[in-house]
Amino acid sequence: MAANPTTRVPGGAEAARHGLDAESLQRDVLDNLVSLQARYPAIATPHDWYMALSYSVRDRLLLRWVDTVQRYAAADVRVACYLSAEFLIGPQLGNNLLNLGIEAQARAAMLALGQDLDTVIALEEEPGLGNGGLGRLAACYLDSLATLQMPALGYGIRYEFGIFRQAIRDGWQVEETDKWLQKGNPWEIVRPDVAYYVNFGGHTQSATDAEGRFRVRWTAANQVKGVACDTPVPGYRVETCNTLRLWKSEAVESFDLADFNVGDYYGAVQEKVISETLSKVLYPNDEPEMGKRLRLAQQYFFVSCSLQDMLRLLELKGEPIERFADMFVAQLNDTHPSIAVAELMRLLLDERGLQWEQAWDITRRTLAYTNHTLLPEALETWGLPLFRSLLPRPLEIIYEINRRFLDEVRQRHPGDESRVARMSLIDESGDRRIRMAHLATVGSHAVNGVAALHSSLLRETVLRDFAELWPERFHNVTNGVTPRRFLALCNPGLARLLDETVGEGWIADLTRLRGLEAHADDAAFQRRWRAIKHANKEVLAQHIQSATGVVVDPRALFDIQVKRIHEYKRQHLNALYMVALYQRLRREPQLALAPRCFVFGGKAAPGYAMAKLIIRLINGIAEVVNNDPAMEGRLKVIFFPNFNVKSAHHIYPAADLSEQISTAGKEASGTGNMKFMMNGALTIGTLDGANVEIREEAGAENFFLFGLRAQDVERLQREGYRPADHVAAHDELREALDLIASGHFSRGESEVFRPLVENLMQWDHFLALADYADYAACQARVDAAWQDPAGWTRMSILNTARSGKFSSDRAIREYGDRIWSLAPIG
Ligand code: Z15
Repeated sequence: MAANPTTRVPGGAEAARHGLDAESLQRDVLDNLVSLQARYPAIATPHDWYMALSYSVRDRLLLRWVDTVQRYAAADVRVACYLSAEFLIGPQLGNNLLNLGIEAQARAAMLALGQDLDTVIALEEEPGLGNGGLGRLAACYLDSLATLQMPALGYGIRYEFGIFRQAIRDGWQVEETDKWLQKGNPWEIVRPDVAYYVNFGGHTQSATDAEGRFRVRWTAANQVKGVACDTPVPGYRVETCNTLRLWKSEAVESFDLADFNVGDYYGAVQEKVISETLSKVLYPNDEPEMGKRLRLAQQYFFVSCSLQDMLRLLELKGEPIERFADMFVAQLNDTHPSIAVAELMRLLLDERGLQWEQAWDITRRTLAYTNHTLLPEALETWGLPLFRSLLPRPLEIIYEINRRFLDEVRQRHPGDESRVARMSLIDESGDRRIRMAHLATVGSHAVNGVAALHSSLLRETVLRDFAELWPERFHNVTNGVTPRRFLALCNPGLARLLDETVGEGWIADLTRLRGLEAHADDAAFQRRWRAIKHANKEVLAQHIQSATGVVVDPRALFDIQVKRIHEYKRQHLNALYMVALYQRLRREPQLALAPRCFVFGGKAAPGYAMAKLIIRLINGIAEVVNNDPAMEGRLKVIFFPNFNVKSAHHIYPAADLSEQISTAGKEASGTGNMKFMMNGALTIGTLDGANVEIREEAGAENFFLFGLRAQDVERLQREGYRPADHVAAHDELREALDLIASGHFSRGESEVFRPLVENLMQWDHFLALADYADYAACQARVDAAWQDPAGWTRMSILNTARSGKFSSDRAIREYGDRIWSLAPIG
């Protein structure tokens, strides 16, 4: 944890008044142990201590939390609502201690109680309410919003089961249920009084109301109740404590009773089961292509609850409906919440009786949309029959939005019916489907991509026609990550050195790390830098050994690729290179190659066979390489199971080399790349996503660049790519593929990897083979650079020093300025 936090918090009498001193903490932990866990110290389990300490920390947040909520309700300020189907917040205790500045006090208190703080912190179950980058981004943004003291709320779903736990059996991924709530969640406050009803199914009727106005009534077949579950989000060393409000679904009692009264007891129970299924489980797909009814129901459920909640807060603020967009802005995290366009219209039209034009003006001024992918297979669409059966009234509204929108297009481009078809909210080319990215774009005042390259490609490809129609709506906000969790919390050794070198201000102003540049060539400073990295590698080596049984040498180059497993991210390109290295070392045992430890981590979507096969391949290579005495001290391959926020804390600080090798134009941004950079890893990467900006900031000489550019990729695929040509032209590549196909890495069973090898030879959709030669050449440059420790350390220091841009504080300031017109209130 950050060095010497005692200097950053009120000391003495003032600390005691806030209850932030060690003595009062110790007292409360003991009290809570008895009053909440019903245990006394002699029989308390480690988990009891975790709960008792967490409740004590939560108590210390409550005052700020209540104050913050009150301030927002009273003030004439706009509140940013971040709508996201995922919030991958990670373990809370360590982070809350850091942000409150009471880590040292907690350590002392626990020590006095005979407990080790780090052991207690390590017991926390991970709240895995997200898949990967998109969900973690939302969590980083909440941390920055609170730290910058901006009025904000996160809205999402309180999944009972988060992302599955990944086990590895015989080299294959096996999914296990994530029972994160089993032992209770001390951070959550359930608010049964903050609840809303959400309609599903049924039919609509239009009628004229008492004042003679046309109104639509939606008679639902089923209603679900959403109950608010709040988690505090304290800013770093500030009074602000924002809220993450997640909705859990419950059955509506009156519906049950109605059925019960007519004697249909089992029918009533059945309804209840369906309602309670809604927020049960997170869909484990990082870039979806499923079209499941329950998933659409989840999206509508949390969006409707959130918008109803915002309308209620408006009332609490004493503001009229006309002021809604002045008081709230809702950021749509990808298309998952894009049904908000239709739902806000419905609430304003049907429930508040507004006219279309006024409702539309409010809706558009309220909503803003962030796009996170260009992959056509990941762009969300919903088939009309499914949509109609679940959401008949929102569908009518979408039709009307589309009718008015296409009129506008026709007026601008008379006779251009192919443009109309391209832009329509409904794709009429096959079975008719609603295009959620179009709905989000039409219903928002701002649309943004998540890295400079991605935003340009968005304007030029997927949303080209829209950018032509409304150029002023399009923005870029390059992603960022929180330096609190991903540097101060996870890398305490380095944090101490940074405090000492540039002062403690870096944690809330990451650009101050520039002050490290002056020390990049200082031999004594370099020695300390290396010692910290080495210690972090020893810690990771311990975790690797307990997770896999494999012993790795911390002196080796730690070459790490952790992220979801996807063909476009090209873990298989990395694997091909490992096989080639293994072959080289078998042939030439004396080869002067730096000892390397390749580390992989990441989950595959349970239905994504090729991604699962890539995991099997990495484990197959690991089994062979790690058991070959000739590879001892030269090569190790690790697949670290169940990569999540918790294990990430040990992984980023221990990396020498960060693998960011996606096919150019496919990775929208990447955020792991930023976490590695902050922790002093060098990047080997393509010109893709935020890598482009990472290289700009670090300097080209401090970045290992390889591979085709986005335009090359596009041209090659347009003109006809022939993967076999690359195999024929490259002996090492052919031999690697042959060895994989031979069964060498699958215990002699040559069929296991056939689908993977054949897919590469025939299609290779993500150009792994086209980029192989350049990747291998670049890896040789990495090897040479590693042989010069002073040169490598200099580059490592400069990467950390120049990572300031990638703080989520910078990103959130940009959202505040450019998209939300929202200022911090102190
Ligand atoms: C997801 O994690 C991302 C995009 C998606 O469309 C979905 Cl469904 C999930 C990722 C991008 O792949 C990654 O490049 C980006 O850094 C991240 O979102 C946050 O913007």
